[in-house]
Amino acid sequence: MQRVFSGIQPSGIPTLGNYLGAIRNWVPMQNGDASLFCVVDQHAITVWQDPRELARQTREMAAALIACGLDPERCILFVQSHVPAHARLAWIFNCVARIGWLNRMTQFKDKAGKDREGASVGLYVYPNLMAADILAYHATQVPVGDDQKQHLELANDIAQKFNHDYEVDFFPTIQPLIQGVAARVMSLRDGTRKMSKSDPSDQSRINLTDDADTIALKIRRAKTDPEPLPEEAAGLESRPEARNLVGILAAISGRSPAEVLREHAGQGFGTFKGVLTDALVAHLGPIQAEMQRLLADPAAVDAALRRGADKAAAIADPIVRRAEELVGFLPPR
Ligand code: AQP
Repeated sequence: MQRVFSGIQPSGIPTLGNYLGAIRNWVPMQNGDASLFCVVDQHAITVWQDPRELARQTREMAAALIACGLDPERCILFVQSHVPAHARLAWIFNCVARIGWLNRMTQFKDKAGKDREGASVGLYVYPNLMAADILAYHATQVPVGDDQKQHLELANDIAQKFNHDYEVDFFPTIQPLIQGVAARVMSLRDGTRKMSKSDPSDQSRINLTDDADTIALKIRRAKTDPEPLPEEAAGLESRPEARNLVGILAAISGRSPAEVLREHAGQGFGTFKGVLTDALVAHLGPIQAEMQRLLADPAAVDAALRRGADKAAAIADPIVRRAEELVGFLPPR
């Protein structure tokens, strides 16, 4: 049985990038206990999170995932810190991974910025915890945005080194599943940076909770260029902002960028942005309504997450216990 695992940080309100690049692709992968989707709060605190906000954001993220179509009865939906097996395996992986491997991680360089010495150790070893998230379940299928490919390669290096060092064939090889025309949604303010929920500028992203007027305003203000849309996708190559907006409409309407261009070639952005706004509002409206309905009963969301954590722990505990045995830890009982 091939098991699917993916996670999302409750580091803010989920964005259109999270939705098109990740969450939406998870929905058809639901397959009972063979599919695990996790709100990764331990990853979120690798950068500062306001403790008064984190619990609320975690619940909100879970509600967003359910509203987007993840059904806690058809998959395992849970919170990372509720299953201690992740942190236990991550510690072992901290001792398997090499500093040189982590030094090559571009996400650390991006997130730490110029002040690397001031970044948390957690941010540096983030990929080891991510490897543990996946391998604690012997999951092999990992749907992610293409920005996460490097972390999955590292997870495979860790799995291989563990198998080699302890002379076992214990951890499987992970396959990244990078999907769709909108695998990477870019910032509305800068087409060379990815759309992020923690970008300081709210204008850079569409949040899944943005109402129709906010979406219209953000799309109207989105950076573009004065040229009309070209006839073919090749004409967008040196126009990152235009390419991003075409990619978003393509993804949201289930078409390829070439199909979108066939319909809109020659149009200026005044017209095109109106079409894009209508498509976004129509698509995100029902998700927002469902999120609000779910969050009106927070105890029910929390109960679903507790049930998910119990199911996740039942899979991960024996796998991580076995890893601890292989390392040579004395059994706790
Ligand atoms: N802009 C994006 N386009 C496509 N996919 C994206 N993902 C994130 N941003 C985009 C994918 O969403 C999943 C969950 O991501 P995450 O929350 O674990 O962390 P992230 O990739 O760092 O996402 P953000 O929104 O940029 O969060 P912050 O601002 O907290 O760092 C992943 O599969 C990711 O590829």
